[in-house]
Amino acid sequence: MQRRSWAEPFKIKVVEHLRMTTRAERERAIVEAGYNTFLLRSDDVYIDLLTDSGTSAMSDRQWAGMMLGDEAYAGSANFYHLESAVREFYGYKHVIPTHQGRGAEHILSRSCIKPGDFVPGNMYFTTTRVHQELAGGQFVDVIIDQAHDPGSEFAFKGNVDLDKLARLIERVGARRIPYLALHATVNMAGGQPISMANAREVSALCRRHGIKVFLDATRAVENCYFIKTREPEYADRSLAEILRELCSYTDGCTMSGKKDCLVNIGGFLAVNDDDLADAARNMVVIYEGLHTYGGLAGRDMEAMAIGIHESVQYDHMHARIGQVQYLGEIIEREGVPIVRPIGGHGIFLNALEFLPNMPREQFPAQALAAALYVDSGVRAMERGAVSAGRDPETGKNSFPQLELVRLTIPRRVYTQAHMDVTAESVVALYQQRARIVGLRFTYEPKHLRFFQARFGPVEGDRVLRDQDPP
Ligand code: PM9
Repeated sequence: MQRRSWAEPFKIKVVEHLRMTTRAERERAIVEAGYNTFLLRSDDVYIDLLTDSGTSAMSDRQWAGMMLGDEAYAGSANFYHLESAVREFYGYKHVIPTHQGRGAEHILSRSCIKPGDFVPGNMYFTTTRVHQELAGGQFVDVIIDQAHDPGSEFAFKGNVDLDKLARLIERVGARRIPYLALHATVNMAGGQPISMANAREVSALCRRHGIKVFLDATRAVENCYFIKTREPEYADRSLAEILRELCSYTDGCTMSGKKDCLVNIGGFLAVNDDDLADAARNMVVIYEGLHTYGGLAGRDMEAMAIGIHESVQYDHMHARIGQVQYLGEIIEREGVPIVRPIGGHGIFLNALEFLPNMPREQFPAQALAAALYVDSGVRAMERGAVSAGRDPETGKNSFPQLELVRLTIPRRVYTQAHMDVTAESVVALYQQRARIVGLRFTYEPKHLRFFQARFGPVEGDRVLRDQDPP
Protein backbone atom coordinates (compact mmCIF):
# COMPACT_ATOMS: atom_id res chain seq x y z
CA MET A 1 0.00 0.00 0.00
CA GLN A 2 1.22 3.50 -0.75
CA ARG A 3 2.45 5.25 2.41
CA ARG A 4 0.32 8.21 3.59
CA SER A 5 2.18 10.28 6.19
CA TRP A 6 0.62 12.63 8.70
CA ALA A 7 2.08 16.01 9.52
CA GLU A 8 1.61 18.64 12.21
CA PRO A 9 -1.70 20.56 11.90
CA PHE A 10 0.12 23.91 12.04
CA LYS A 11 2.82 25.91 10.31
CA ILE A 12 5.60 27.93 11.92
CA LYS A 13 5.26 31.72 12.20
CA VAL A 14 8.04 32.67 14.63
CA VAL A 15 11.37 30.95 15.18
CA GLU A 16 13.59 30.95 18.23
CA HIS A 17 17.30 30.51 17.52
CA LEU A 18 19.24 27.77 19.25
CA ARG A 19 22.88 28.07 20.24
CA MET A 20 25.11 25.27 19.07
CA THR A 21 27.84 24.32 21.54
CA THR A 22 31.09 22.38 21.27
CA ARG A 23 31.73 19.26 23.28
CA ALA A 24 34.38 21.13 25.33
CA GLU A 25 31.78 23.78 26.23
CA ARG A 26 29.27 21.12 27.23
CA GLU A 27 31.84 19.33 29.37
CA ARG A 28 32.43 22.57 31.26
CA ALA A 29 28.69 23.27 31.53
CA ILE A 30 27.83 19.88 33.01
CA VAL A 31 30.57 20.23 35.65
CA GLU A 32 29.22 23.67 36.58
CA ALA A 33 25.75 22.14 36.80
CA GLY A 34 26.95 19.44 39.22
CA TYR A 35 26.01 16.77 36.62
CA ASN A 36 22.36 17.66 37.16
CA THR A 37 20.56 18.61 33.93
CA PHE A 38 18.14 20.78 35.97
CA LEU A 39 21.07 23.05 36.83
CA LEU A 40 22.22 23.65 33.24
CA ARG A 41 21.60 27.06 31.73
CA SER A 42 19.10 26.74 28.92
CA ASP A 43 21.46 28.78 26.70
CA ASP A 44 23.85 25.84 26.85
CA VAL A 45 21.20 23.37 25.66
CA TYR A 46 20.59 22.49 22.01
CA ILE A 47 17.47 20.30 22.08
CA ASP A 48 15.65 20.66 25.38
CA LEU A 49 13.81 17.48 26.31
CA LEU A 50 14.02 18.07 30.06
CA THR A 51 10.27 18.36 30.35
CA ASP A 52 7.02 18.97 28.53
CA SER A 53 6.00 21.22 31.42
CA GLY A 54 5.47 24.86 30.52
CA THR A 55 7.52 24.37 27.36
CA SER A 56 4.72 24.26 24.77
CA ALA A 57 4.57 26.68 21.86
CA MET A 58 1.38 28.68 22.22
CA SER A 59 -0.82 29.22 19.19
CA ASP A 60 -1.53 32.57 17.49
CA ARG A 61 -4.98 32.45 19.10
CA GLN A 62 -3.47 31.99 22.56
CA TRP A 63 -1.07 34.90 21.99
CA ALA A 64 -4.00 37.02 20.79
CA GLY A 65 -5.83 35.98 23.96
CA MET A 66 -2.92 37.29 26.04
CA MET A 67 -3.78 40.76 24.75
CA LEU A 68 -7.28 40.31 26.15
CA GLY A 69 -5.87 39.94 29.66
CA ASP A 70 -8.19 41.63 32.15
CA GLU A 71 -5.75 42.39 34.94
CA ALA A 72 -8.35 43.33 37.53
CA TYR A 73 -7.43 42.07 40.99
CA ALA A 74 -10.84 40.49 41.45
CA GLY A 75 -13.37 38.93 39.08
CA SER A 76 -11.23 39.08 35.93
CA ALA A 77 -13.17 38.28 32.75
CA ASN A 78 -10.46 35.73 31.94
CA PHE A 79 -11.26 33.80 35.11
CA TYR A 80 -14.81 33.32 33.86
CA HIS A 81 -13.54 32.14 30.47
CA LEU A 82 -11.30 29.63 32.22
CA GLU A 83 -14.09 28.52 34.51
CA SER A 84 -16.44 27.93 31.61
CA ALA A 85 -13.79 26.01 29.60
CA VAL A 86 -13.10 23.72 32.59
CA ARG A 87 -16.81 23.20 33.19
CA GLU A 88 -17.43 22.46 29.52
CA PHE A 89 -14.55 20.04 28.88
CA TYR A 90 -13.79 18.56 32.32
CA GLY A 91 -17.29 18.89 33.75
CA TYR A 92 -16.46 19.93 37.33
CA LYS A 93 -18.56 22.46 39.19
CA HIS A 94 -16.01 24.63 41.05
CA VAL A 95 -12.79 25.91 39.50
CA ILE A 96 -9.99 27.48 41.57
CA PRO A 97 -6.96 28.71 39.64
CA THR A 98 -3.47 28.08 41.04
CA HIS A 99 -0.04 29.22 39.87
CA GLN A 100 0.71 25.66 38.67
CA GLY A 101 -0.10 22.03 39.45
CA ARG A 102 1.66 21.76 42.79
CA GLY A 103 -0.31 24.76 44.06
CA ALA A 104 -3.47 22.73 43.48
CA GLU A 105 -1.87 19.64 45.07
CA HIS A 106 -0.95 21.67 48.12
CA ILE A 107 -4.49 23.01 48.58
CA LEU A 108 -6.11 19.61 48.01
CA SER A 109 -3.72 17.78 50.35
CA ARG A 110 -4.05 20.36 53.13
CA SER A 111 -7.85 20.43 52.78
CA CYS A 112 -8.42 16.67 52.82
CA ILE A 113 -5.55 14.77 54.50
CA LYS A 114 -5.20 14.38 58.28
CA PRO A 115 -2.02 13.09 59.98
CA GLY A 116 -2.07 9.27 59.92
CA ASP A 117 -4.16 9.05 56.74
CA PHE A 118 -3.25 6.87 53.74
CA VAL A 119 -3.45 8.14 50.18
CA PRO A 120 -3.48 5.42 47.52
CA GLY A 121 -2.45 6.27 43.99
CA ASN A 122 -1.44 4.66 40.71
CA MET A 123 2.28 5.26 41.24
CA TYR A 124 3.77 8.21 43.05
CA PHE A 125 4.49 11.52 41.44
CA THR A 126 7.20 13.62 43.06
CA THR A 127 5.32 16.84 43.84
CA THR A 128 2.01 15.04 44.51
CA ARG A 129 3.59 12.74 47.10
CA VAL A 130 5.56 15.43 48.88
CA HIS A 131 2.38 17.44 49.48
CA GLN A 132 0.57 14.33 50.72
CA GLU A 133 3.44 13.65 53.13
CA LEU A 134 3.74 17.25 54.31
CA ALA A 135 0.01 17.10 55.16
CA GLY A 136 0.71 14.03 57.34
CA GLY A 137 -0.43 11.35 54.89
CA GLN A 138 1.32 8.24 53.65
CA PHE A 139 1.28 7.45 49.94
CA VAL A 140 0.43 3.84 49.03
CA ASP A 141 1.18 2.57 45.53
CA VAL A 142 -1.80 0.64 44.11
CA ILE A 143 -0.79 0.56 40.46
CA ILE A 144 -0.80 -2.79 38.64
CA ASP A 145 2.47 -4.77 38.74
CA GLN A 146 2.98 -4.45 34.97
CA ALA A 147 3.64 -0.72 35.46
CA HIS A 148 6.92 -1.53 37.21
CA ASP A 149 8.05 -3.78 34.35
CA PRO A 150 9.55 -1.73 31.49
CA GLY A 151 9.12 -4.65 29.08
CA SER A 152 5.44 -5.40 29.72
CA GLU A 153 3.35 -4.70 26.62
CA PHE A 154 0.09 -4.24 28.52
CA ALA A 155 -1.89 -1.45 26.86
CA PHE A 156 -3.03 0.26 30.08
CA LYS A 157 -0.06 0.05 32.42
CA GLY A 158 -1.36 3.03 34.38
CA ASN A 159 -4.33 1.05 35.72
CA VAL A 160 -5.12 0.75 39.41
CA ASP A 161 -4.92 -2.78 40.81
CA LEU A 162 -8.35 -3.19 42.38
CA ASP A 163 -7.16 -6.02 44.65
CA LYS A 164 -4.34 -3.90 46.05
CA LEU A 165 -6.82 -1.10 46.67
CA ALA A 166 -9.37 -3.43 48.31
CA ARG A 167 -6.64 -4.88 50.54
CA LEU A 168 -5.58 -1.39 51.64
CA ILE A 169 -9.18 -0.48 52.49
CA GLU A 170 -9.50 -3.68 54.49
CA ARG A 171 -6.18 -3.12 56.30
CA VAL A 172 -6.52 0.53 57.34
CA GLY A 173 -10.26 1.18 56.97
CA ALA A 174 -11.96 3.57 54.56
CA ARG A 175 -12.12 6.32 57.19
CA ARG A 176 -8.34 6.72 57.03
CA ILE A 177 -8.35 7.08 53.24
CA PRO A 178 -9.51 10.59 52.35
CA TYR A 179 -9.16 10.03 48.62
CA LEU A 180 -7.47 8.08 45.89
CA ALA A 181 -5.17 10.04 43.58
CA LEU A 182 -5.85 8.75 40.08
CA HIS A 183 -3.15 9.81 37.63
CA ALA A 184 -3.95 9.90 33.93
CA THR A 185 -1.02 8.86 31.67
CA VAL A 186 1.15 7.91 34.61
CA ASN A 187 4.27 10.00 34.37
CA MET A 188 6.72 7.91 36.41
CA ALA A 189 5.64 4.70 34.66
CA GLY A 190 6.59 6.13 31.27
CA GLY A 191 3.48 8.08 30.31
CA GLN A 192 1.29 4.98 30.52
CA PRO A 193 -2.50 5.42 30.30
CA ILE A 194 -5.39 4.18 32.41
CA SER A 195 -8.35 2.56 30.68
CA MET A 196 -11.87 3.91 30.94
CA ALA A 197 -12.99 0.51 32.24
CA ASN A 198 -10.47 0.75 35.07
CA ALA A 199 -11.45 4.33 35.97
CA ARG A 200 -15.09 3.21 36.11
CA GLU A 201 -14.31 0.26 38.39
CA VAL A 202 -12.02 2.27 40.67
CA SER A 203 -14.72 4.89 41.03
CA ALA A 204 -17.37 2.27 41.86
CA LEU A 205 -15.16 0.63 44.50
CA CYS A 206 -14.24 3.96 46.09
CA ARG A 207 -17.83 5.22 46.07
CA ARG A 208 -18.99 2.01 47.79
CA HIS A 209 -16.60 2.85 50.63
CA GLY A 210 -17.20 6.61 50.68
CA ILE A 211 -13.68 7.36 49.40
CA LYS A 212 -13.30 10.28 47.03
CA VAL A 213 -11.34 10.03 43.77
CA PHE A 214 -9.29 12.99 42.56
CA LEU A 215 -7.89 12.87 39.07
CA ASP A 216 -4.44 14.20 38.29
CA ALA A 217 -5.68 15.63 35.00
CA THR A 218 -2.31 17.06 33.97
CA ARG A 219 -2.14 14.82 30.89
CA ALA A 220 -5.72 13.51 30.89
CA VAL A 221 -6.39 14.45 27.26
CA GLU A 222 -3.33 12.47 26.19
CA ASN A 223 -4.78 9.58 28.17
CA CYS A 224 -8.07 10.01 26.27
CA TYR A 225 -6.19 9.62 22.99
CA PHE A 226 -4.97 6.20 24.18
CA ILE A 227 -8.50 5.27 25.27
CA LYS A 228 -9.77 6.22 21.81
CA THR A 229 -7.08 4.25 20.00
CA ARG A 230 -6.84 1.23 22.32
CA GLU A 231 -10.28 0.67 23.88
CA PRO A 232 -12.48 -0.41 20.96
CA GLU A 233 -15.81 0.94 22.23
CA TYR A 234 -14.33 4.46 22.26
CA ALA A 235 -12.96 4.45 18.71
CA ASP A 236 -15.80 6.62 17.38
CA ARG A 237 -16.04 8.99 20.34
CA SER A 238 -14.41 12.42 20.30
CA LEU A 239 -11.60 13.23 22.73
CA ALA A 240 -13.90 15.77 24.35
CA GLU A 241 -16.59 13.15 24.97
CA ILE A 242 -14.06 10.69 26.36
CA LEU A 243 -12.62 13.36 28.66
CA ARG A 244 -16.05 14.21 30.08
CA GLU A 245 -16.75 10.55 30.79
CA LEU A 246 -13.33 10.01 32.42
CA CYS A 247 -13.82 13.02 34.69
CA SER A 248 -17.35 11.89 35.56
CA TYR A 249 -15.84 8.97 37.52
CA THR A 250 -13.99 11.38 39.79
CA ASP A 251 -14.85 14.05 42.34
CA GLY A 252 -12.47 16.68 41.05
CA CYS A 253 -8.98 17.17 39.73
CA THR A 254 -5.65 18.83 40.21
CA MET A 255 -4.24 20.27 37.02
CA SER A 256 -0.86 21.46 35.90
CA GLY A 257 -1.97 23.52 32.90
CA LYS A 258 1.64 23.51 31.72
CA LYS A 259 1.12 20.20 29.91
CA ASP A 260 -2.18 19.32 28.20
CA CYS A 261 -3.50 22.89 28.43
CA LEU A 262 -0.63 24.23 26.29
CA VAL A 263 0.44 27.12 28.49
CA ASN A 264 3.76 28.21 29.94
CA ILE A 265 2.36 28.73 33.44
CA GLY A 266 -0.88 27.95 35.25
CA GLY A 267 -2.97 25.29 36.89
CA PHE A 268 -6.20 24.78 38.78
CA LEU A 269 -8.04 22.74 41.33
CA ALA A 270 -11.55 21.70 40.29
CA VAL A 271 -14.04 19.98 42.60
CA ASN A 272 -17.72 19.15 42.72
CA ASP A 273 -18.23 19.28 46.48
CA ASP A 274 -19.48 22.68 47.70
CA ASP A 275 -17.91 22.46 51.18
CA LEU A 276 -14.54 21.36 49.83
CA ALA A 277 -14.65 24.19 47.30
CA ASP A 278 -15.34 26.61 50.11
CA ALA A 279 -12.42 25.31 52.18
CA ALA A 280 -10.10 25.37 49.15
CA ARG A 281 -11.09 28.95 48.25
CA ASN A 282 -10.32 29.92 51.81
CA MET A 283 -6.89 28.36 51.60
CA VAL A 284 -5.98 29.54 48.11
CA VAL A 285 -6.20 33.13 49.27
CA ILE A 286 -3.43 32.42 51.81
CA TYR A 287 -1.00 30.61 49.52
CA GLU A 288 -1.74 31.55 45.90
CA GLY A 289 -3.92 34.64 45.61
CA LEU A 290 -7.59 35.56 45.43
CA HIS A 291 -9.81 32.67 44.26
CA THR A 292 -10.42 34.36 40.90
CA TYR A 293 -6.75 34.47 39.95
CA GLY A 294 -4.82 32.04 42.21
CA GLY A 295 -1.38 33.44 41.39
CA LEU A 296 -2.01 33.92 37.67
CA ALA A 297 -2.27 37.03 35.55
CA GLY A 298 -5.55 37.45 33.68
CA ARG A 299 -3.72 36.87 30.40
CA ASP A 300 -2.41 33.52 31.68
CA MET A 301 -5.94 32.36 32.46
CA GLU A 302 -7.09 33.44 28.99
CA ALA A 303 -4.27 31.50 27.32
CA MET A 304 -5.17 28.43 29.39
CA ALA A 305 -8.87 28.69 28.49
CA ILE A 306 -7.98 28.78 24.80
CA GLY A 307 -5.38 26.02 25.26
CA ILE A 308 -8.05 23.75 26.74
CA HIS A 309 -10.14 24.13 23.58
CA GLU A 310 -7.10 23.35 21.39
CA SER A 311 -5.97 20.39 23.49
CA VAL A 312 -9.02 18.25 22.72
CA GLN A 313 -8.67 18.57 18.93
CA TYR A 314 -7.94 15.13 17.52
CA ASP A 315 -5.44 16.37 14.90
CA HIS A 316 -3.41 18.12 17.57
CA MET A 317 -3.25 15.07 19.78
CA HIS A 318 -2.59 12.69 16.89
CA ALA A 319 0.46 14.75 15.90
CA ARG A 320 1.61 15.16 19.50
CA ILE A 321 1.55 11.44 20.33
CA GLY A 322 2.72 10.63 16.79
CA GLN A 323 5.90 12.65 17.26
CA VAL A 324 6.71 10.82 20.50
CA GLN A 325 6.16 7.51 18.74
CA TYR A 326 8.34 8.57 15.82
CA LEU A 327 11.28 9.20 18.15
CA GLY A 328 10.69 6.00 20.11
CA GLU A 329 10.50 3.83 17.04
CA ILE A 330 13.87 5.00 15.68
CA ILE A 331 15.59 4.53 19.03
CA GLU A 332 14.05 1.13 19.50
CA ARG A 333 14.92 -0.04 15.99
CA GLU A 334 18.60 0.35 16.92
CA GLY A 335 18.19 -1.92 19.93
CA VAL A 336 18.26 0.73 22.67
CA PRO A 337 16.18 -0.42 25.68
CA ILE A 338 13.13 1.80 26.31
CA VAL A 339 9.91 1.49 28.29
CA ARG A 340 7.25 -0.31 26.29
CA PRO A 341 4.66 0.46 25.00
CA ILE A 342 5.71 3.95 23.93
CA GLY A 343 3.85 6.39 26.20
CA GLY A 344 2.28 9.80 25.85
CA HIS A 345 4.76 12.54 26.60
CA GLY A 346 8.19 11.11 26.09
CA ILE A 347 10.54 8.24 25.50
CA PHE A 348 11.89 6.65 28.65
CA LEU A 349 15.31 4.96 28.32
CA ASN A 350 15.72 1.97 30.60
CA ALA A 351 18.99 2.88 32.31
CA LEU A 352 19.27 -0.47 34.11
CA GLU A 353 19.50 -2.29 30.78
CA PHE A 354 21.45 0.50 29.10
CA LEU A 355 24.13 0.37 31.84
CA PRO A 356 23.74 -3.12 33.33
CA ASN A 357 27.09 -3.08 35.13
CA MET A 358 26.65 0.22 36.91
CA PRO A 359 25.54 -0.20 40.55
CA ARG A 360 22.23 1.46 41.53
CA GLU A 361 24.17 3.49 44.14
CA GLN A 362 25.94 5.24 41.24
CA PHE A 363 22.62 6.49 39.82
CA PRO A 364 22.78 5.10 36.26
CA ALA A 365 19.91 7.26 34.96
CA GLN A 366 21.46 10.45 36.33
CA ALA A 367 24.81 9.51 34.73
CA LEU A 368 23.16 8.62 31.43
CA ALA A 369 21.28 11.95 31.27
CA ALA A 370 24.53 13.85 31.96
CA ALA A 371 26.43 11.83 29.33
CA LEU A 372 23.71 12.42 26.72
CA TYR A 373 24.05 16.15 27.25
CA VAL A 374 27.83 15.97 26.84
CA ASP A 375 27.45 13.94 23.64
CA SER A 376 25.02 16.23 21.80
CA GLY A 377 23.56 19.03 23.91
CA VAL A 378 20.25 17.14 24.23
CA ARG A 379 18.89 17.70 27.73
CA ALA A 380 16.88 14.87 29.31
CA MET A 381 15.83 14.10 32.89
CA GLU A 382 16.49 11.36 35.44
CA ARG A 383 13.42 9.46 36.61
CA GLY A 384 14.75 6.84 38.98
CA ALA A 385 16.38 6.64 42.41
CA VAL A 386 17.34 10.31 42.59
CA SER A 387 13.72 11.32 41.89
CA ALA A 388 12.38 8.69 44.29
CA GLY A 389 14.31 10.20 47.21
CA ARG A 390 14.69 8.58 50.61
CA ASP A 391 12.26 6.46 52.56
CA PRO A 392 10.71 8.88 55.10
CA GLU A 393 10.88 6.21 57.83
CA THR A 394 14.32 4.64 57.33
CA GLY A 395 16.08 7.57 55.67
CA LYS A 396 17.61 5.15 53.18
CA ASN A 397 17.69 5.72 49.42
CA SER A 398 14.63 4.22 47.69
CA PHE A 399 15.52 2.19 44.62
CA PRO A 400 12.37 1.90 42.49
CA GLN A 401 12.21 -0.86 39.90
CA LEU A 402 12.23 1.78 37.19
CA GLU A 403 15.50 3.65 36.66
CA LEU A 404 14.75 5.78 33.62
CA VAL A 405 15.94 8.71 31.56
CA ARG A 406 13.04 10.68 30.16
CA LEU A 407 13.29 12.34 26.75
CA THR A 408 10.26 14.55 27.13
CA ILE A 409 8.77 16.13 24.03
CA PRO A 410 7.48 19.70 24.38
CA ARG A 411 4.24 20.27 22.48
CA ARG A 412 4.43 21.92 19.04
CA VAL A 413 8.08 22.96 19.51
CA TYR A 414 10.48 20.62 17.71
CA THR A 415 10.55 19.16 14.23
CA GLN A 416 11.10 15.65 12.96
CA ALA A 417 14.74 16.59 12.25
CA HIS A 418 15.23 17.39 15.94
CA MET A 419 13.88 13.94 16.72
CA ASP A 420 16.39 12.40 14.28
CA VAL A 421 19.32 14.25 15.88
CA THR A 422 18.17 13.13 19.33
CA ALA A 423 17.80 9.52 18.27
CA GLU A 424 21.26 9.51 16.67
CA SER A 425 22.84 10.78 19.89
CA VAL A 426 21.05 8.18 22.02
CA VAL A 427 22.11 5.40 19.65
CA ALA A 428 25.72 6.65 19.52
CA LEU A 429 25.82 6.75 23.29
CA TYR A 430 24.42 3.24 23.52
CA GLN A 431 27.22 2.02 21.31
CA GLN A 432 29.74 3.75 23.61
CA ARG A 433 27.99 2.95 26.88
CA ALA A 434 31.12 1.51 28.50
CA ARG A 435 32.47 5.07 28.58
CA ILE A 436 29.78 6.37 30.94
CA VAL A 437 30.94 6.89 34.53
CA GLY A 438 28.68 6.61 37.60
CA LEU A 439 27.89 9.52 39.94
CA ARG A 440 27.75 10.21 43.67
CA PHE A 441 26.05 13.03 45.58
CA THR A 442 28.13 16.07 46.50
CA TYR A 443 25.04 17.98 47.71
CA GLU A 444 21.64 16.55 48.55
CA PRO A 445 18.66 18.81 49.33
CA LYS A 446 15.97 17.60 51.73
CA HIS A 447 12.86 17.86 49.53
CA LEU A 448 12.47 16.92 45.84
CA ARG A 449 16.21 16.42 45.66
CA PHE A 450 16.33 15.76 41.91
CA PHE A 451 15.73 19.44 41.18
CA GLN A 452 18.77 20.86 42.98
CA ALA A 453 21.14 18.00 43.87
CA ARG A 454 24.78 18.12 42.76
CA PHE A 455 26.95 15.17 41.84
CA GLY A 456 30.50 14.22 40.94
CA PRO A 457 31.86 11.21 38.99
CA VAL A 458 32.77 8.21 41.15
CA GLU A 459 36.15 8.15 39.43
CA GLY A 460 38.12 10.62 37.32
CA ASP A 461 36.61 13.98 36.47
CA ARG A 462 34.28 13.21 33.56
CA VAL A 463 30.92 11.48 33.12
CA LEU A 464 31.72 10.44 29.54
CA ARG A 465 35.24 9.22 28.79
CA ASP A 466 36.77 9.66 25.31
CA GLN A 467 37.58 5.99 25.02
CA ASP A 468 36.34 2.65 26.31
CA PRO A 469 38.04 1.68 29.57
CA PRO A 470 40.81 -0.90 29.21
N1 PM9 B 1 5.46 17.51 36.08
C1 PM9 B 1 7.33 17.07 34.70
O1 PM9 B 1 8.39 17.46 34.18
C2 PM9 B 1 7.31 19.20 36.02
C3 PM9 B 1 7.95 19.20 37.34
S1 PM9 B 1 8.53 17.72 38.05
C4 PM9 B 1 9.94 17.41 37.21
O2 PM9 B 1 6.83 15.98 34.42
C5 PM9 B 1 1.98 15.50 37.27
C6 PM9 B 1 1.55 14.20 36.69
C7 PM9 B 1 3.07 16.17 36.76
C8 PM9 B 1 3.48 17.40 37.34
C9 PM9 B 1 4.63 18.08 36.91
C10 PM9 B 1 2.72 17.91 38.42
C11 PM9 B 1 3.08 19.20 39.07
C12 PM9 B 1 1.64 17.21 38.88
N2 PM9 B 1 1.29 16.02 38.30
O3 PM9 B 1 4.95 21.31 37.76
O4 PM9 B 1 3.60 22.11 39.65
O5 PM9 B 1 3.73 15.63 35.73
O6 PM9 B 1 2.80 22.50 37.35
O7 PM9 B 1 2.76 20.25 38.25
C13 PM9 B 1 6.65 17.93 35.64
P1 PM9 B 1 3.58 21.63 38.25
